[in-house]
Amino acid sequence: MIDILQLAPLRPEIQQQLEARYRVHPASALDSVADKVRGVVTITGTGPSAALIDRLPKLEIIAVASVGYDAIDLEHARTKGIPVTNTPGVLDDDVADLAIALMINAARHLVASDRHVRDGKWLTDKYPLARTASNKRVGILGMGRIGRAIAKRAKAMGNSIAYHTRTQVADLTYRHYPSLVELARDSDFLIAIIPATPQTNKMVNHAVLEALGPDGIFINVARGSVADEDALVAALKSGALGGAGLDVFADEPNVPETLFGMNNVVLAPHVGSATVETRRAMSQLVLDNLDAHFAGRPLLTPVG
Ligand code: NAP
Ligand code: 8YV
Repeated sequence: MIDILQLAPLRPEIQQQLEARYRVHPASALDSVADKVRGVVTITGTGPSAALIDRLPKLEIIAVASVGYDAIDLEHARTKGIPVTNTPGVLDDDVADLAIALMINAARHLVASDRHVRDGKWLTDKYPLARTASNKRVGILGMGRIGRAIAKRAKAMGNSIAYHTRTQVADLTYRHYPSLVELARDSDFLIAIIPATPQTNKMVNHAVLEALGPDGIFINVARGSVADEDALVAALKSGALGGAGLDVFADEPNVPETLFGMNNVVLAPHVGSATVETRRAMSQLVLDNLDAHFAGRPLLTPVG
């Protein structure tokens, strides 16, 4: 049987199949199995680092149960000829749904309204007016698989769509902005859905948030690192930014506590793809990639 080091669990039904086909070891068994491991199963944020890759002399494949692979030392894996697979496509709809849910909730203060009712405050006070989420201008930072799914939904709400990427997308008629600050200036909502890379680090900075402005709302379903979190908190605190809907943070699971008391901010614990259906599809893709590799077939979703 082939030895697999598992750094993150799969859905139980797929986990069973994994264990039926492979000898699966937890991270705690690393010392005793390092010399035998031929595959690693992981998720974003968990590695393997270059150091761990170097501890596995027989490693042939790293199968990541996420579309983002920012915590994996891809370059190091590449130099050693170790392919990496991820889970593109199968989570687009769920992540796009969450982006739109955060957009509507941040604009309409649904979470704070719910709290208003539960706390019995409706008996004495009307909830203040919120803001419209339809027929506005939605700017999208990133127009890949998930960006397109977000655009489709936002458009169906009557919003105009524009986006910023390094390269204009040929088959789309949405307006492309070469400048992120200019996109933010012309948007009511700015939604980030780009990978975490050295180039995207803190891309949503003070200047971008200032351009989005006191009536603007920032949504982040990408990675915490793509926004300057200190600048974001400061802009929300001062009123320079109108609101935010955040699924991802700079130092998860730690979230700046200043955000907890803000009615115009909606927070989620990195749950963009966190449904039974999508996590099953992601797990299946991990297993299918492993099976393909060890059967000598082409990988289904190799990175790069
Ligand atoms: P994708 O199809 O590869 O699209 C990435 C987009 O980002 C492309 O439009 C790309 O355009 C743009 N981009 C990359 N680098 C850029 C830069 N420096 N400046 C401007 N635009 C840049 O990826 P996807 O499947 O849509 O996923 C995007 C990311 O979402 C993932 O990497 C992951 O981090 C995040 N995500 C989060 C969750 C969650 O649970 N919240 C779930 C899934 C994914 P150009 O190359 O032309 O610039
Ligand atoms: C997951 C993600 O929540 O795919 C990604 O890049 O961020 C999310 O789908 C995360 O990878 C944990 O499984």
